[in-house]
Amino acid sequence: MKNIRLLLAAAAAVAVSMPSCKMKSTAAAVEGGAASKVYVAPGKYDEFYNFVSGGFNGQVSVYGLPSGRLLKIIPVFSVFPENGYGYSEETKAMLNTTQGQVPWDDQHHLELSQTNGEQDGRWLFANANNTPRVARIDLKTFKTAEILQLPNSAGNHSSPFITENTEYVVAGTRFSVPLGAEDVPISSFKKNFKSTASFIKVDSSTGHMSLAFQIVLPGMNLDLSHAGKGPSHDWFFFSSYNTEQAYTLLEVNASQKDKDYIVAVNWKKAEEYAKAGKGKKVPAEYAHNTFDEQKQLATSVMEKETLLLDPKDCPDMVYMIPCPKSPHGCDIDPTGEYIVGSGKLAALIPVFSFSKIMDAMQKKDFEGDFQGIPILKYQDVLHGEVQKPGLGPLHTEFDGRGNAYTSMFLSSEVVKWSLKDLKVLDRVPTYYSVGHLMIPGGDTKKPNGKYLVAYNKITKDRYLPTGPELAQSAQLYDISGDKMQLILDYPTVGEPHYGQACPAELIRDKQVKFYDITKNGNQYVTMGEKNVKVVRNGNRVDVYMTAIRSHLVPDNIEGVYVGDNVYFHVTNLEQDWDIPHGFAIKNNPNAELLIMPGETVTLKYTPLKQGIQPFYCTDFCSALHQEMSGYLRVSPK
Ligand code: CUK
Ligand code: CUA
Repeated sequence: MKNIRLLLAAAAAVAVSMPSCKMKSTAAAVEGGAASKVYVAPGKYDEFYNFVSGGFNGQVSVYGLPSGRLLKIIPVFSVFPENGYGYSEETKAMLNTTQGQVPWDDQHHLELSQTNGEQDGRWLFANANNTPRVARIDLKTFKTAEILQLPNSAGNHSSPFITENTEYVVAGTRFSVPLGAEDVPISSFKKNFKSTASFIKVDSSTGHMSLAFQIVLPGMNLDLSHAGKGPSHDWFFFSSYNTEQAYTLLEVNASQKDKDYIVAVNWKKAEEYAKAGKGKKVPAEYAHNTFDEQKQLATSVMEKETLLLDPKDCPDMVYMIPCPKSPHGCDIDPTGEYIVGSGKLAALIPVFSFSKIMDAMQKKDFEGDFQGIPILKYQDVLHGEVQKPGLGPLHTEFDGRGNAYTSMFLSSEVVKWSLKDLKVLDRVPTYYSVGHLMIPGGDTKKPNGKYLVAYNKITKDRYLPTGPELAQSAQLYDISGDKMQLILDYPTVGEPHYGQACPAELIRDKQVKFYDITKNGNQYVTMGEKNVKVVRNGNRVDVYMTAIRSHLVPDNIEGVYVGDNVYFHVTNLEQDWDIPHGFAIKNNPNAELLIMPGETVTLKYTPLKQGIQPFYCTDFCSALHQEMSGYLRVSPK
């Protein structure tokens, strides 16, 4: 067995180092048993689940590591014809917002739920950057369970980062906006435009989210954030890049100042102020969508108000930490002592010390204030600077062995450095223009420092060319030794920003394999073929249909007229793992359904023309799958 593996590894190593001048340097980087390190034999499981943001496709994808195999795409903010998400009547409400259904978004960051600063494998949170929303995905079903829209926000980028016990999911505004929907001149930015930091309470048993309070900050464009941990448990840190408060030509005007700020928020104190009635309740509309597992139905409610906390009324709650040149990433090391800001235009990486921050706050020796919020002195709170790390530092992850890894967007490399003495220890190229990095648990108290993944913005020549549009790319590095080693390249679904990964055993055995049909609470369930029926009510026709290998019942439906609203409620009667049935009907803009065993899902169809419309199962479910079909007769009115 071992010999075969070694042979395979050797063969693969030869294959990648095939003589080609252009490939030489890259090939050199993958020698040393790389193939055996990523080889997961057929039938074997990967060591880690890796959740990756889908960027502008609005979804989340799941890969196995170290193989890089794509396991699943979880639709979150975007409709997904493959399994009917956003097309079935049961899931449409998940995409509700105050602007009606927004069936798309720009998904950047993911965070796995934590207990005591360690991953607990319960939920995965995802942000929507465009129409501000935060989603919760249930890791027993890999389904989106909840989506909460956020008022007083735009460009919900600094999100969904969580506190150590998942007390809160936190979201910061990238695009400062006037609160409410005021019609104000854009030139009144300084006065009217604000950044908010939203604290969403997470129910510890159900995961249910509710907006607890929003801290109103000056318009300054919050970019990223992370919670403190251990000693810094009570604090949250946000980077900002527009303390110039520019509102035109940001490229130039938001890059003028030598330093922007990292905003330090004491969320424990904020919580107390909120409880003590220091906030102001104001009207605010936002959608709150939940998927009820029992009823197998998404419902959407409009929330009506929000609680705003103004730092002016809440002393010692917010401080500003000067940070060189438009910081992007804002990352806290596993001990909770070091805060790494990544000024993307800076030629160094500043590392702040939490204990020094505490001392400086005590002394109250401030540099001044930013619209009433005290500014700490850079030198007072600095642990030190990593000198000449590379160009364009963006994001930092940690291995739990005292090392940090920072992505360098401009010089396309990962740089490993020591938290203690801030010395650069190693650097490896990325192909190309790396954004986020991800180490399993790399932003928790207990990183698993075996692998690092770089998520790259530009692919260029890495794969067979596919016309002008290329897939984005991830690269896997072995970081278990002193030197980082590139061991795998693989394309991703959509643009990967942040990712998360956890040991497979944390969630593998909790997976729901199918739904118990006796507990099916869908209002349109059909319990057995003898209960199928077609019910007309005005121009609404309800078809109570069943699916089991290999027939749909009823399979001949007549008495339907042009313009009727036909609802196919399809119950999958199977009680076995991995036997879904699909359902589609000709000429239907509502895509299709994919119905899991024991589930009932509804597809709406409004025939516009008379004729015979075939319907069929779309998922190859048995040798007689092709026969799993029927006809709907649509007659003229
Ligand atoms: S961002 Cu994408 S590379 Cu939206 Cu977290 Cu930095
Ligand atoms: Cu059921 Cu194919």
